[in-house]
Amino acid sequence: MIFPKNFIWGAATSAYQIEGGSQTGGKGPSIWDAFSTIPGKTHQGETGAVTCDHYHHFRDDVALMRQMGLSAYRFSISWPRILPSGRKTINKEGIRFYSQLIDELLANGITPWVTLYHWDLPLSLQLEKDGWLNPNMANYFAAYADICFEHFGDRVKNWITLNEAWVVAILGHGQGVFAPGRISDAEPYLVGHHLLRAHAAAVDVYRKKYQPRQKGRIGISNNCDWREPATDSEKDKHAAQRALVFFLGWFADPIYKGRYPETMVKRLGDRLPKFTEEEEASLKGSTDFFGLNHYTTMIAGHSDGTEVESSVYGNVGIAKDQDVVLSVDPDWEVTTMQWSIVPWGCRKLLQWIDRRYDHPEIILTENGCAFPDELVDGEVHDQQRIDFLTQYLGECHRAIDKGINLGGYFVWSFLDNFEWALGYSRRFGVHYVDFETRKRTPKASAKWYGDVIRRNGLA
Ligand code: PNW
Repeated sequence: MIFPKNFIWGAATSAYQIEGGSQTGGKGPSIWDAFSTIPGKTHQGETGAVTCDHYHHFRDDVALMRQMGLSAYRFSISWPRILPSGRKTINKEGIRFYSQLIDELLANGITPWVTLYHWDLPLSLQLEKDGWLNPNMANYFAAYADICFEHFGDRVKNWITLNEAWVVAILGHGQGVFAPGRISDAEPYLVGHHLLRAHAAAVDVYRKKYQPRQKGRIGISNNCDWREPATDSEKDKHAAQRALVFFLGWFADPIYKGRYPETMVKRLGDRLPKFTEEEEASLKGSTDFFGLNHYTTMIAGHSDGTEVESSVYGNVGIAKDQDVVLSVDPDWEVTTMQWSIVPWGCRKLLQWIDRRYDHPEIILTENGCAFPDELVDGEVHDQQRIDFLTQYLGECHRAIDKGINLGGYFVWSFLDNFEWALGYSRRFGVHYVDFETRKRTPKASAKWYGDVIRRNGLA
């Protein structure tokens, strides 16, 4: 399978999931530092306090990336490592850490893709300001982003404002399974609103102050699963569309069209806030690429609103707002996270995005799978992961053949890591990490992925 010559081959991580050093180098606490220490919130009380200790091993990790032949690496900046209390005072050691990481990547021919917010909000902004419930967060986030553009933008040319606003809204403020652990059927829409405004504010700073001179690009990464209609009936087809709109349209419509989807406006009434004309204008067109995190597929059917939310991470949204009932085909194989493996769902979603948003450049900023990979004789034989990646990349290739503008692919994750509420119980990624010794061992899939990259480099 040969991909377009300039296709971006990457792997991704996030700060809280791999860095460790949670109280090192002047870093302030984040809502995940606090949340993960509350009994019952994470698997066996595990936290990201040390995790892969990437903070101290980043040079070794970049060497592994180089061995694999990665052309790009997506990581996130920890806001409280830059601003320990969220605002004002800058932590110079934090700046130095990311600066060194960026230099190390560039020296090894790897392009940095930097996420500004991957869920580790400075704790003080939560305690003092109510976090994403506060409309002023847009200003705090823009001020933090400004500092990042100023210090790193000479070398970083690919920015992602927010990772998965849906997760922050639904899992963090709807179901309460992620930090800050709030449970509500109204807060998710308020939080989503403020996240969108924050995204637009950061993009505005970049475009006005930095982009003309730094010449990088900026976008956002949203997550979405595919929703396949349960039957050919009009009711089920509409239900599947509604499910996609409540998942991805919620965030992508304001960014591409300047407004929320009509069906959300109608169904949510007063629970869906309204944008001012000025906000609509600043949102519309506020992304240079369509960042997509995609993992799985579910079947969507019409329901009369009596269904309850259920699934590992609750990837349903607020079901009663959608009148959708979700299920899976029992014949589908699943990963350790119980997410179904449905490669064609990835292609269908790419086609859906292509059509709805008028042929944007799409970057798959996350795709991957969890399996209980074990170390045998010093090697990790993760054939299931190789099969998964073969099939999903195969569908990406088919999508490109059909004219979809897919520009890059980032495996989640570069390293096994702290999987939020699931702790370390599930193994991810292309490098096995022993969480006692922090030793890294490449998995068979890492070698396989490297071969794919090299073959494509020769195209
Ligand atoms: C994403 N859902 O999380 C995140 O960006 C990563 O940090 C995470 O490790 C990875 O996917 C695997 O979970 C998600 O419920 C969490 O639909 C939950 C959902 C989707 C993505």
